[in-house]
Amino acid sequence: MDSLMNLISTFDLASGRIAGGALEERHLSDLRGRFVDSAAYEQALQAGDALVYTVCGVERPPSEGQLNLALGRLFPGKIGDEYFMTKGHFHAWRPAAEVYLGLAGEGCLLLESEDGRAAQLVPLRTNAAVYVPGNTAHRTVNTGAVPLVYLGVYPAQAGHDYAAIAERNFRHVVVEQTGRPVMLPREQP
Ligand code: M6P
Ligand code: ZN
Repeated sequence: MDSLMNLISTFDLASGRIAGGALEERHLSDLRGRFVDSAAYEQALQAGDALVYTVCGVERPPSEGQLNLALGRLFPGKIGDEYFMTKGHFHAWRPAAEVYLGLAGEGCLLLESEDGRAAQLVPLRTNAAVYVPGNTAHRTVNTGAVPLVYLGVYPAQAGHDYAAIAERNFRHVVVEQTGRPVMLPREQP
């Protein structure tokens, strides 16, 4: 059995770090092509390449039955009316599900089926878990005024497929309308 040190992961919500994990930063420039209002995106980028989110992971060898942890810390902000969000991904191993545990802040998960037709906006709240089924694209959105912090738990064999999303993008966007988050189709009829 693993040593106690390898069985317990201590995390710090303020820094977004899990002890022993590497902290990755994703800036505005890493999200090119994701936001619907490209003029607002370019304008924001000119003002500075803001830090949008961090991910700190504890990964295990990708063998059957193993689980990975990833602590996400997504800052508040908007590009036009669209909230700051993660890149979003499918799992390379499509049937792999994931559990998100809300630890701080206010936000939601945008879920889409592979063909993009079925979509759901699921609140991600502190002290609540969201189950992300397999074969589902998932993106986290910060709809509040403070950092949204959450822990993702997923099979070590899942892998991240960003290419499928880069190619087809999410078919829905999460924007503020009259002070509240709403999910709309990306292409307006
Ligand atoms: C969660 C997990 C991670 C993921 C991170 C950021 O913590 O799902 O696996 O990397 O969110 O999301 P993304 O990889 O889409 O940028
Ligand atoms: Zn995932």
